[in-house]
Amino acid sequence: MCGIVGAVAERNVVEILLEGLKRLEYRGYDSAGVALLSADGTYNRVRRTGKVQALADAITPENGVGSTGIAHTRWATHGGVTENNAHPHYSTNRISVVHNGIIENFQELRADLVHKGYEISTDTDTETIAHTVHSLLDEHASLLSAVQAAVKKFEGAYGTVIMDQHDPSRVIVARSGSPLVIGLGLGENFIASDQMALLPVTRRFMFLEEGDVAEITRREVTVFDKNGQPVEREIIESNVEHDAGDKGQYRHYMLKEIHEQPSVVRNALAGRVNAEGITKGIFGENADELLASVKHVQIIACGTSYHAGMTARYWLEQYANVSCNVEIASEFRYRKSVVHPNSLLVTISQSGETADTLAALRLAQESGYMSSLTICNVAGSSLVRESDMAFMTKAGAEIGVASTKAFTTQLTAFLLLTLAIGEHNGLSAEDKEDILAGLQSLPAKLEETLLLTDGIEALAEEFADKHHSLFLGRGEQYPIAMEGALKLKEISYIHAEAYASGELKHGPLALIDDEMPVIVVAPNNELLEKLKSNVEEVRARGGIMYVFADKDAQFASDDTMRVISVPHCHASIAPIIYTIPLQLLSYYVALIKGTDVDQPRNLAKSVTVE
Ligand code: F1P
Repeated sequence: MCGIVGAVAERNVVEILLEGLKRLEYRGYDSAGVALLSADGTYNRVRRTGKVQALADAITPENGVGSTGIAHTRWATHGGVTENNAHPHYSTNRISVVHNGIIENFQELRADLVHKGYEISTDTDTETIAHTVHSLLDEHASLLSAVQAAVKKFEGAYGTVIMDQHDPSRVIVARSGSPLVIGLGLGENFIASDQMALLPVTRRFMFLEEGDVAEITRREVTVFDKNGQPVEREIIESNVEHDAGDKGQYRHYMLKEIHEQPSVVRNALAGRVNAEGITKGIFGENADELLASVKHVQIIACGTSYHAGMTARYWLEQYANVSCNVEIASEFRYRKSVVHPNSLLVTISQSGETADTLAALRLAQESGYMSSLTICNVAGSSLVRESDMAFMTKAGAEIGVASTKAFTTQLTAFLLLTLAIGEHNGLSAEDKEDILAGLQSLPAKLEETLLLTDGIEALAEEFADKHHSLFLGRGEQYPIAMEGALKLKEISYIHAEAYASGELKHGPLALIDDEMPVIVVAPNNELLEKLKSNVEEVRARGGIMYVFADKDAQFASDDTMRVISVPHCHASIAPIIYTIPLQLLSYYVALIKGTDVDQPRNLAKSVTVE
């Protein structure tokens, strides 16, 4: 969840590190720090609580000098948000460390280190990495072998970069459970937790594998696998846009990403589907044959990605006639589950690094699934590398912590998967036509739906003083209501709950009064009449409703009900279309409330710790 950047160069690296941290700030943003080492041995460490800008403001020509350096933006796990707990941490004027992850046995290590005479000066688990490496320096010939010995003592997850004040020519990096990517330059090399951080300085990357330890000098990168054997890791030329981290004309990344949806969905569909059907092989070389024999799909994900999976279940069962379970990764990984015959495991993740989803994949790989597919947005991420098949959503870099375009491209991917599996499982010609026509029309429909912006901006005023809200939906719009509620709570801090509208009488109706806005997602399908009855139940109890409905659904605005007409669309794509007004609503409510839209409090973009 934290961001890591490091560099070994001839030039002063402070600007490279600060720019890298800014580009990673969306991952964790409660404090930031940098440690710099010069060829003459001069060492500087600067740390600040708050945003990376607070750190940048504290850098001066005197303290901002060093040709080797490590830097970090923090999302606190152990120890409060204080300058003293901010990384880099160090041991006895010698070893500096930045770390992403959790050292689970840090209490044990700490007791041992105190016994050896080390003074513990922070509340963090990370400090134990610095002291442990330091304590091993005497018995080892090099920093590299001391780190190789140290990692054997660590339990938990880490992506860590270690620097020795006695040797400015190198840093040692180690990966277990938290991603690290080495950036290769000319006469200089870099390390980061995400390639985004390094795009201004290189496009050549080497992704470390689980258990790797690497030594990085200006001219050389040497990687050792978990058994300590030297290994070659593939060098990949990145095609991620350099300015992907630019807000352009938009006030927030989230707004930019909401408006990018027509073009990224077009991108996600390009070359993969046409009016006749899907293109062969889009899920991988041998995937078509495999998908033909799938009889059950197990979907695993977290957060917004989980909502995409929940929606997909309706599609896979309704259109493709295969049974489907969807489960939150953190639950799935810690319980025994039964694997159905001919089961396909599908993980969904924007980042491809979510710790629980990755752990669930690893667990499932040993449980008898016929194959694993990941629907993911980040090439080279752990889920992509470790799954049998990968389908890239091609949404481009998503910086806003609250996911928007990643979600709609995930849903798009699931419609393609529904076609691919359904083709061999009795997908009806009528449904196939609706899905294909829906997909063809999707980018234009999304554009049309974005025209609702002005009306929704005005509507948002009515939510700004509310403390609670209820989202209702039925069928495949139920997960869309869940996603709408998640968006609102994430960025506006208004408590929002979603219910399948049939559940209204089973509890939530007790909460209805004129202080509790009820947001209804109303598709124009066979469930409409049922939903209308639910709406009447709310009205009869004095509730104020906001109904997002197809114009043909014949809802009329009155004193207790505001109706927002959503463009008419094919039934298959309705969940994608109805997502848009809910995203806009939460964005404008947050804007009015003045919250930090792109970096909401306590959250982080990539949840790499469980
Ligand atoms: C899952 C997720 C996101 C959410 C936030 C935290 O991430 O819950 O949906 O927007 O960024 O993590 P992922 O597995 O989809 O990357």
